[in-house]
Amino acid sequence: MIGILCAMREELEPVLEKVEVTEIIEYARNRFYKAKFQNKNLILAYSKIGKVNSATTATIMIEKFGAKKILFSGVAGAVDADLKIGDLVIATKTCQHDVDLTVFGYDPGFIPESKVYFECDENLNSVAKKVAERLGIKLKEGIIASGDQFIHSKEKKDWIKKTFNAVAIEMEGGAVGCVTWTFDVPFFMLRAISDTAEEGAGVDFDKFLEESSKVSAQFLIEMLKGIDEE
Ligand code: 3QA
Repeated sequence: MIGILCAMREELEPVLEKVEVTEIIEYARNRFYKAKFQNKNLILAYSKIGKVNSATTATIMIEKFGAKKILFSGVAGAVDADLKIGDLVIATKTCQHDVDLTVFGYDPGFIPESKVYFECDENLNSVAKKVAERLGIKLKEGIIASGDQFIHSKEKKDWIKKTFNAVAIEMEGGAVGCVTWTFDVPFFMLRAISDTAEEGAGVDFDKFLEESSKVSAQFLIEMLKGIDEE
């Protein structure tokens, strides 16, 4: 069983269009789609925005539906100057930029008995890089930082860049990374840029959410062809 997770309806819809949905299950105030893609069993859902929702949905996919890997598809704000709207980025690691226990001497993002960075699966990342190469698509790789905030300030973005060495920001990856690390489940994080996370990001986001969601979804579908269920 492969888990495919998004945060927003707009991110999931273009994925659902490309798979054969066999069953819809209402559970925990959410809707889970069982589906088939080229004989592979999938469980799909959008969690709603943010770290708590995405952690809950990832946990349900693993514990209730038996997901053996979690693939996330969606949009993100650009941090790296290289990244333009519509560009694709995959995470090497994810982290939580809004975790702050620094007064106790801990690094930003660190929680005792946990860690700052959650590694993404190298095999899945290499599948992504092969697909990008085959299709001639530019694919950036780097740290993706998450927090329960929509970032729309250059100052805040620069702080996240400097503190976590992040290339993109969003609101779920750090949480899903933590859950998949907890359960030892391979994790893949794919995002297409929807905005620059600076002043005016809200306007760009509204304008490009749908388009960038499709870019990410299409790439994920290409990747699925080369991924097995176990
Ligand atoms: C936030 C969405 C959340 O799931 C994180 C989009 C793109 N640009 C970002 C930025 N800062 C943080 N995260 C992001 N997603 C937007 S919700 C808007 C309200 O929707 C990634 C992301 N700059 C209203 C209903 O349409």
